[in-house]
Amino acid sequence: MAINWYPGHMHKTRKLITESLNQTDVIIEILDARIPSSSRNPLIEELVQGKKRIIVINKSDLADPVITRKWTNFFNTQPGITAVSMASTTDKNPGRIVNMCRDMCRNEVWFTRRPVRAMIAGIPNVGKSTLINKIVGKKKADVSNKPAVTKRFQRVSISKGFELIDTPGVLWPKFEDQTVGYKLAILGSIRDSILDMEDIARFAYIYMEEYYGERLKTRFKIDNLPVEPQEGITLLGKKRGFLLKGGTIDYDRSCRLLIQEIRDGKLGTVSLDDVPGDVPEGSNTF
Ligand SMILES: Nc1nc2c(ncn2[C@@H]2O[C@H](COP(=O)(O)OP(=O)(O)OP(=O)(O)O)[C@@H](O)[C@H]2O)c(=O)[nH]1
Ligand SMILES: [Mg+2]
Repeated sequence: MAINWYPGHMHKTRKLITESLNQTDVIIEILDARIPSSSRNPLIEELVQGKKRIIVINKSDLADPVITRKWTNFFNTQPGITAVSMASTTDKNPGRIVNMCRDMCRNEVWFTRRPVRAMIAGIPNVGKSTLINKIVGKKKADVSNKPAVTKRFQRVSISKGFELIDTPGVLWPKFEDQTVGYKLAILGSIRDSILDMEDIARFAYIYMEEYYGERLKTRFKIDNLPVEPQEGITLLGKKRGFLLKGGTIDYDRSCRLLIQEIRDGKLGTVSLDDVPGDVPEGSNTF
């Protein structure tokens, strides 16, 4: 099943981002460290060309640190981009993002006259509002572990010298590469209710069995992991005792379990996007 999710408010957000660009000095694009390529919105990429830019590779606590480091280096070699990785929920020094933005604008004629204005943008559920709250030091923006929580632009004044705008998450109308859609779905950037969870779980199982098979085996105490996804997912449910009346395994619940375990980091840190130019490691190790 083809995945696409581009509700009206995303189209509106895109227009609002465009309109706000001339009042924005720095764009802070937030990516999900587990999918730094798939969580990159080509629409945002297109809009912000020529702007001062920071890429925050967020949720680094949930991704493989070696791969995240490679991604950070990769983005830092791109012209006009400064990239950092962080875990917004626990970060001890969010002020460094403010300093980075201010440093980028230090030579502007207006620098001493008005605050630096930064806009936080990105796809749904990557932690935009979480980062804002961390920087402000209190809960100003709504945060929740589901996509499309932020519905409007919200300006937050951080200090005399710095202002931030939170924006709703935006996707784009069509995923050229359907694996991008699957990865976004697995990690919670697409509303679950529009998804065929069995289909998503099948993709997730095939990926996990190939790259992180040992993790599945250890967590679910399985000796021989089936290659066939339906058989594998059923086994996970069986291990958890997801029985229906009559003794069959609740397959639907087993699918949701696998996806939730990946989202919550229960299967350890995972990185689903290969770094350009890198040889996929296919690591089956911890
Ligand atoms: N583990 C982990 N979770 C995070 C991190 N940053 C954010 N989260 C969680 O991710 C979920 C989404 O965070 P939000 O800040 O609401 O994301 P958003 O990008 O503002 O989402 P929308 O407003 O829906 O576009 C929440 O449950 C956060 O607690 C992080 O660095 N690590
Ligand atoms: Mg938000």
